[in-house]
Amino acid sequence: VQILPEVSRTLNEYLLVPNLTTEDCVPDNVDLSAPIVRHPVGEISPLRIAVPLVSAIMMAVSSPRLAIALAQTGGLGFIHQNQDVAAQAKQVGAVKRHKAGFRHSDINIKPSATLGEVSRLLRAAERDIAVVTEDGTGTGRFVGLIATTDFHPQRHDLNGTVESRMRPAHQLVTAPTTISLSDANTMLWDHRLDLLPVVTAEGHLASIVLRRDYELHKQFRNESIDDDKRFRVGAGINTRDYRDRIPALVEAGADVLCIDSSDGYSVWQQRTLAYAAQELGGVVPVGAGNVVDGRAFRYLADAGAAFVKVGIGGGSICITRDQKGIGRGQASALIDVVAERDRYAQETGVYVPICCDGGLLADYHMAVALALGADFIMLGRYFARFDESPSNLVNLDGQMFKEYWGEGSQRARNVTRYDQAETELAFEEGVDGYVPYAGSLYPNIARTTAKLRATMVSCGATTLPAFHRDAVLVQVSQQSYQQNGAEVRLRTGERDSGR
Ligand code: MZP
Repeated sequence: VQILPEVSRTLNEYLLVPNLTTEDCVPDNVDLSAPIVRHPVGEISPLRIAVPLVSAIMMAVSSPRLAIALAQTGGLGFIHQNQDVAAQAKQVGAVKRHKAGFRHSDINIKPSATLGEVSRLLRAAERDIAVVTEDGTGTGRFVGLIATTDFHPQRHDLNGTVESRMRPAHQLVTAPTTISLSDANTMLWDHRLDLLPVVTAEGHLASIVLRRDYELHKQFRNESIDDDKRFRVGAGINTRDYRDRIPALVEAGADVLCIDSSDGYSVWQQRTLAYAAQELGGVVPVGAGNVVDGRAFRYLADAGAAFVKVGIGGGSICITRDQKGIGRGQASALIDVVAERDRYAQETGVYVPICCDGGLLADYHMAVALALGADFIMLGRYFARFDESPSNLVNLDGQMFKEYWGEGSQRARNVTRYDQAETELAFEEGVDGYVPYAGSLYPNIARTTAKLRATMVSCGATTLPAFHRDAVLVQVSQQSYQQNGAEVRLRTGERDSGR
């Protein structure tokens, strides 16, 4: 037996110590872009994202809608693989077909349609937005605007419940008024709204206007679009049906794949990577994982992994540590793997990015993970809380929650595990539960990235490589937790705990 000398530590056990902040070190100058796939040291990765956040390869998290919203804000979604090959390829295709930029809807909506009817049409067409006008062609004139602040056309709450939740927040322009699309867009921007239902003088819904995608790109410095204005998207694969799944996902346009497993240190992952490299000629990069130590990182890097995902047992819905006694604190795992990544880069001249996956409870844990050397971060619970995730929104005792369950839970297994004869798991490794509803992804990503920029500024870094190099971290004591927990009753507003 070998017993590692150091204690297994979590991200929660570290804080960042400020470095000197210079004149140029301001939030606007902070570049959060990150490499996704391996590249020669000193060169730029062929696949980068503007914001180092990707969505977990999970049914409750990564739908086309979430992947589009995430790409719009500079990150990357990974469409889950707990579905048959054709269904997953269709979801990848839905993201690729969504063209960046504003466009009129080709959905035919009668001007007299009610909000509920429009919502159902949007859902059926897998669209966020339709633009229709008085004559239903998308080219007529608008007759009035009423903005609502809490209208989110998410898939599952569109069949009627939207109408009851919807309330006009401000009447921006009273009917009848003619207004151009660009005026509407300006209003959305000025009033910090994502959506604007447009109603006629009779009170019928004539149109919904979405803030232009390109404005989002400007806000989030998005680079997640390749030249054809298509959003980038990733997809999960497994080590069983990869011969069918990989070609179908490549055909559907997936930009990057990732072998989805709780334990990636296996010969099966090596064979899957070899198939992608040799028989498919490496047409699409394939990441691998998950691992928690340097040996496993090197094994997958040698096998050709485009990136390596780190984390076992830390996920918010994960009970692997309780059930199997396997795992490692996420900070300790990262420190070990990052050191091996850097040794590997020195020895081979190849930089293999690291993704920190799971168990990030507060926004500042993302900063700690990046400071410890992670290139980008995969999140499940964080994204599951938003409108754009595919799970149901439920009201529990007056509080709104979204459903969220692990891929190792019986619930995930019950949803057509097409390639497995048995439906009962010998034991579960994930739980099925709820996470507090947090509204739309857009303002949340904006807030999280603002915090990341502010942290990096305090640490004197304007790029992630500089942050890796210069960050100073300290372990916190048990007493610090107690001090952090001191209760202060708020006079106004709510405390943003970053959770
Ligand atoms: P979190 O962001 O919710 O803390 O963790 C998400 C991560 O947990 C996923 O990316 C995946 O690695 C892991 N996961 C997913 N399902 C399970 C499970 O059922 C799990 N045990 O651990």
